[in-house]
Amino acid sequence: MTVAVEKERETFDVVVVGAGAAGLYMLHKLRGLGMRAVVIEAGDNVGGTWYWNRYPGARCDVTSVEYSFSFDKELEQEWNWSELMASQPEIERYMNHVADRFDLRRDIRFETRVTSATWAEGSRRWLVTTDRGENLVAPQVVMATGCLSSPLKPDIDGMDAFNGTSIQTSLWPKEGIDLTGKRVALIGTGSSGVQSTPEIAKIAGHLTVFQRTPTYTWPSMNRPLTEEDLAKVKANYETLRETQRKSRVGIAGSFNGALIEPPTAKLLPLSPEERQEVLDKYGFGATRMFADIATDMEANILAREMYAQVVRKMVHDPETARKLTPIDYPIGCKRGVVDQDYFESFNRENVTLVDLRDEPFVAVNETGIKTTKSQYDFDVIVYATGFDAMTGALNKIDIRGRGGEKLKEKWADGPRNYLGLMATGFPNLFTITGPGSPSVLSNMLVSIEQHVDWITDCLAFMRADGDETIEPSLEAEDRWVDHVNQVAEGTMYVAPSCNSWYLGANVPGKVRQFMPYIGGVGAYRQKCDEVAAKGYEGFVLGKAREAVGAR
Ligand code: NA7
Repeated sequence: MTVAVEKERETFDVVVVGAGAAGLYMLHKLRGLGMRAVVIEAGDNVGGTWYWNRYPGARCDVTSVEYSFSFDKELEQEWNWSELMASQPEIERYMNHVADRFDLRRDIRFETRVTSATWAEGSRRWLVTTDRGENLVAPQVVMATGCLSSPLKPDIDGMDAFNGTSIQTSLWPKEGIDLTGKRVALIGTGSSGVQSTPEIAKIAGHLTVFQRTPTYTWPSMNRPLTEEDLAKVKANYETLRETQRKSRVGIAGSFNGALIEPPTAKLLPLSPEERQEVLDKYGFGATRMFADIATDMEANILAREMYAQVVRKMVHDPETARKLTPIDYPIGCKRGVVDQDYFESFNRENVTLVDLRDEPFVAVNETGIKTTKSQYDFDVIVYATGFDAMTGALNKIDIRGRGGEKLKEKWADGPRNYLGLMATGFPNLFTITGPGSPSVLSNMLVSIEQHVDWITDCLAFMRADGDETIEPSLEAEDRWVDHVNQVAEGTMYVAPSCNSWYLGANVPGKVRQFMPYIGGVGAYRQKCDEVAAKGYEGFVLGKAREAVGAR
């Protein structure tokens, strides 16, 4: 444990919180402006999500060549991705390479957590404190804290009583853990559980997967990348980046490795024979190929039946197949998972599925897990139980804006901000890929670069214009929040039967609100650019901030 000893105040131009992709690029750009910046990072190295989530099978669901920085042409040319969909170790190596190549480490303080950020009205500065007793003073703060960075551990009775090893996928130890021949429990079947299942199954003596909700998961198209593949991409990076920036989700579709633009064909008009034909040809892929699946519940139900058919084909035991089939929530409500051999794993002798709907947990005990039907004994329990998404990491920091208002309280009924970038009452506090921006509905690297570039331009503008503060007007904030909600209406994301982390539904007591912006990466970028071009329309700059005080 870090012992906090109160230290002298240190002044900076900008304090950046987090040294994942967002914090790294932000630091690089701030240096470009000649600003003195410091990055505070809880981990002992860079990489953010790709530093923490080192569970077996962790892999990005966006193609590697697209999930990469575009800001430096030489970086693009010198880095060689080995697989179509990069694994955690490779992305972590990439983030380390970026940190070294741009000499970023000297301004990053590792193994340090920001505990509070308080706006001082008199000095127009933020005071940022850390768990090491640091007092950092700066006019600007950038929260590069990530969208899925506040791990959730469930509240099951007796969890501390377990005598074996308990481990969370999002806090997997750096030194690894030897699961060879072990009796392993895996709780949770979201992306982390689904990705780790096949890998753990390969080494464990026995793997028992505890499932509360079956998952829609689609087979990955992963494969090694050849020299030819890379040469082709490297020759076309400029077009690829341009396409990404204008696209719906920040993906240009290199190698057809991911969905690019929304489909236009409809499922409902197809006859049963035609549907069967598509299903036979494309398997799981057929349930993502039609536009009306996303908006028409009747089409969605048909697609679910098609999905169930493929599961029955893949999983040999009919009872296990039944349990693994999602039945009571629509396709497209939760983030689609991309897997490698998930369903196939349940055909192995050493893998068992426990359906928590049939037999809920009673408690974790000394030797394992007791459900209403059985006692299961284990050497290791793996919790793949998700995150307090989008607002979790921000709410863990005691952030106080004008008049001591707490961000957590302002957001008690759901996050409120303008463009996902800034909240009224919290001047000079920027959030990279905050709620209200495309963020988790997009290729994060594309969205991160867009936000960092926008913030950099904004700071340069303020300096040239002689502005000291910037924050959104309450009117602009209200309008944006309404717009974010309005565009999500009628989609499967907000269907009454949908309970996803996008809605905060996985966190007990968290208010139900759809947090990311679904309007599309291209349209969102255009909106942000227009706002900047109009002298930061909707924002109150410098002296004009007094008008905001009346809110
Ligand atoms: P997710 O997608 O939130 O999945 C968490 C899983 O853990 C999910 O299956 C949950 O079931 C399950 N869970 C959570 N709490 C419990 C308890 N108490 N008992 C049993 N099961 C539980 O997190 P991931 O880490 O897999 O993925 C997050 C994102 O990271 C992913 O979408 C990608 O974008 C990358 P539930 O569905 O709530 O019934």
